[in-house]
Amino acid sequence: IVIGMIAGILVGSFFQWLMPDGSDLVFNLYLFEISVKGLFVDGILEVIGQIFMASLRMLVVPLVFVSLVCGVCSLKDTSKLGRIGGKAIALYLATTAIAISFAIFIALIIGPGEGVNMPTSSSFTSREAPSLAQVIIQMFPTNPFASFAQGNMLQVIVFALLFGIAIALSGKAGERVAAMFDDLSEVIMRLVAILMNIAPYGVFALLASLFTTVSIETFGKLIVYFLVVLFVLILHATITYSVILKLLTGLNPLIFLKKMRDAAIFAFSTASSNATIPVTLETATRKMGVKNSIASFTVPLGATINMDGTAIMQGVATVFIAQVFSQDLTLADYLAVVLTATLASIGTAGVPGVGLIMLAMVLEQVGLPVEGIALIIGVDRLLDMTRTAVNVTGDSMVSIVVAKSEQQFDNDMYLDEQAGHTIE
Ligand code: DAS
Repeated sequence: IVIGMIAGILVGSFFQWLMPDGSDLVFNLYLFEISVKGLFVDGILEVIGQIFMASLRMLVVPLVFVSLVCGVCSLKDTSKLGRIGGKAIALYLATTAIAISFAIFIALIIGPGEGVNMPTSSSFTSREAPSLAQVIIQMFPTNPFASFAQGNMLQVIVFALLFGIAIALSGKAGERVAAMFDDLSEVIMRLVAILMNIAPYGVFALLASLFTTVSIETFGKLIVYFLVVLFVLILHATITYSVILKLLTGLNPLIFLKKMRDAAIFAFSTASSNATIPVTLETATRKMGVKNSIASFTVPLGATINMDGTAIMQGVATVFIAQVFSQDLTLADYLAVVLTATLASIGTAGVPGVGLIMLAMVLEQVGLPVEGIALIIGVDRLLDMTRTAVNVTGDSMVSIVVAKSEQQFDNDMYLDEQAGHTIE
């Protein structure tokens, strides 16, 4: 997968060098023409990349539903659910608040927006921030099949929890249904393993296709903003998560970071926490030693409500846009930014680009011009990919902390370098 990622970036950059700013290279052969862009970039690479993305997303709803039902059934007393949910949500919100506070602090020191006078052209429509009450009400599905069809993950999670509890309370009938779900879970995880086999090609195609359009000059004026976000993302994923993991579980964080590699590359390539759920789940349960009864709940939940990487981008972007428009924000404004970004991350699914949409809510909250987003949209795709990798890393870290605190953690598997590599 690493080779697929590197090859994709190199091939994409080569196409970018060969055909700068959207030009094309056409070979006139005797009977017909070959357009490099049409055949390779918009053709082969785009098709393979999109098929790969679709195959990942195809698995998400059935995998989350089946794993979560199995997870709930395996919890002998379902009263544990409240405790596990409470711990996970508290940790998710805490790490997100730490992430954005850290981002604002670093951005205020470095001042990425100082002296950047970029014309703002396109207007950016912002969405109303859903109130917390709305977010909670909308979590309960009126029609589970509609939730499945729309991929509304919070509703799928709620329905799976209720369904799992009902199975656990249904005696013999429940045992038969639970056994069926266990078998279903095995089959679906086998599907994930098959998908991992084609991953290198999918990752290659996604990145090659993307890097044909990433032009270096857009980074010019935004390089400081881009590097500040990248710097805080890397610090958060390596230092903050390592310190929390060490403090709360005593585990060696280097093993955690090493075992996160494949899931992080998936998240980077797809820029979607949701699409990466199958891989994050497989990583947590088959490499990290988190029991399915925990991971099946904390991983999908985290993919939806936990977006530390996104909060980091929003923190830096708010400071950057305030500086570009020379609007000084007060401490109260920054506290409002922290709160809005943390709450906004609860209601949005982990799909490409949501961070930018949520940023509009955050900017509105502090009276900053929403069209400031047009300044940073050019480099957002690359940052989206990187922050999604941080998002899923946070989901896995919290899953380990919760599992360890519930004695639902296999320490030997965590220490075993080869765990999860052999598809049995
Ligand atoms: N791409 C989002 C995710 O999947 C993050 C973002 O848009 O900021 O987590």
